[in-house]
Amino acid sequence: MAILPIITVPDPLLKKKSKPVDKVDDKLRTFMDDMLETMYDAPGIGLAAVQVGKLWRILVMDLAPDGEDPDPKYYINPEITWTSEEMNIYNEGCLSIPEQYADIERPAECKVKFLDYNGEENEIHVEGLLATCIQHEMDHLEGIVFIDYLSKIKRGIYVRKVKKLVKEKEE
Ligand code: GNR
Ligand code: NI
Repeated sequence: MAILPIITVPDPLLKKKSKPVDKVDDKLRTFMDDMLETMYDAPGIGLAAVQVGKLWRILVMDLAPDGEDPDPKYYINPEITWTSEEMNIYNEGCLSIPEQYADIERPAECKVKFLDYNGEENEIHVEGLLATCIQHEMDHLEGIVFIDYLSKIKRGIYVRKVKKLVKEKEE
């Protein structure tokens, strides 16, 4: 297992669309386990492959509360097949926009079709934080981050803060 570096805004890779995975094999499973370890180390509740520099349609997530057993989830080539009319607002964060948060409105529930860790097709109906998190991660696969929903002025402020933070950590 390995902890991979997480890229941050304004890295141009975060704006790119990720490509579907064509084979779920042991090599890919090793990479997904590295993603999961990177996410736990950060710590975060979700991670898209692009955040560790690979433009592949892969997400990992674990929403188990602190102190409880881990509950790792892997979503390969995920597609949203349905979203609810009802919306939800959640104060979102992103490992690629460290220490910054904003209220983002998204459909409260959705259905997601994906391949699992074994390459088997699945479809799930999700709500609550899981629905928010999956949609946040799916946005990464399209080159979108949560600050793209804010005004240009606010987005600029967030990017400037992240640049400063990253620079301070390098020193
Ligand atoms: O760790 C994370 N927390 C979070 C909180 C609210 C909504 C979405 C997220 S995902 C984020 C990790 C991340 O950046 N995933 O892309
Ligand atoms: Ni994110």
